[in-house]
Amino acid sequence: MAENGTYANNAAFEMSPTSQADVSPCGRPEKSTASKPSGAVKNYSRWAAVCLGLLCVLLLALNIGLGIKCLPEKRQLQAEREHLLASHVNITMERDQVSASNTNLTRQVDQLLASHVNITMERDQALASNTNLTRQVDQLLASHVNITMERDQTLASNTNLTRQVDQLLASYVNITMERDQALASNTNLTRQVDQLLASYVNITMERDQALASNTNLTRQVDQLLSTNDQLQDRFSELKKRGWRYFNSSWYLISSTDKTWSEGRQQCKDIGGDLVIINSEEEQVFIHGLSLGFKAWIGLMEIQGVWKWVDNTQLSTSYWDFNEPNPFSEECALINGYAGDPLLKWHDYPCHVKYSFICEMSGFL
Ligand SMILES: [Ca+2]
Ligand SMILES: [Ca+2]
Repeated sequence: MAENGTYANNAAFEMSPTSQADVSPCGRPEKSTASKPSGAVKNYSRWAAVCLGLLCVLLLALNIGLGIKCLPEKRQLQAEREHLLASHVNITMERDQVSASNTNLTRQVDQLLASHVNITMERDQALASNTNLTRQVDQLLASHVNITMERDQTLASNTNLTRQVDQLLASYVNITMERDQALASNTNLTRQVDQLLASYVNITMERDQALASNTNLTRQVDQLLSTNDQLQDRFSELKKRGWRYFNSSWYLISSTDKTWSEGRQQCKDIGGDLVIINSEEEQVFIHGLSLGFKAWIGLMEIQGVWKWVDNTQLSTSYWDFNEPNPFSEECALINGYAGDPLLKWHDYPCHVKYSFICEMSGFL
């Protein structure tokens, strides 16, 4: 724009001198009073030509007059013109410099415009990138929230897992204790099983022995039954012969009288001996058996000591009052008259003949 203004000023200087109609009487340019469009000039061309002719005449006269009167002023104007020309040269140089500067400025402006475009593009890219970054930040925030929630859930899950691990550890300890107890119990059971096996072996052996023993017992029972039958037969026979059974012994009072030695011999001949009275009950029984008789018993005084026929010394006795007597009476008998059965023994001379009582074991 400034460049156009510069060119306009230059045209003003190059177009000079101006037309005579625009110059003052002293040669100074004046402003045009009127400028009409070309269409109007055609309409008034005649009047303009006449006026122009008159003006030319007037101008010629004025030039002549002014040439005389305005010569000093003209010289001054020429000096001013030369000054203006010099100024014009300077201004032209300045214009060229300004033009060059303008060219540089234009290049800088172009560069700035290009830079502006680039910066705008970069700004747009930065805005787009910012938008993307904002989105990414939003996504990261959402992801952060999710991760925080997941972290909290993970922490809660971790707490639960820790509790479960603790419970599992406690359960593991209990199971280990139970396993140890089970192992100890198993060891005890194994020992018991071994003992039971050993016991089973022993019991089996004992069973076999018991079976063998049972077989033997069966045989013995058979033998005992047979023996019992024999004993029953013998008992029947003994009863028929007058024997009496009392406390596992058989007793027989003879129907004939004999000396103590003869009676003893007869007792031996039939499988027994003269009676040995071992208890009060036996004394009472023998007394009942001898009622009405005097009967020898198996008691004899040998060298001042009363002994039974089995050579045992007399300990408990049932002598009558004032018995035994010191009159060479060395054999004892039971006097079967009525009265206290525990006061029935008398000593008599052994060669006197009386009845006698034999005793025989019940299992012979
Ligand atoms: Ca006896
Ligand atoms: Ca006597």
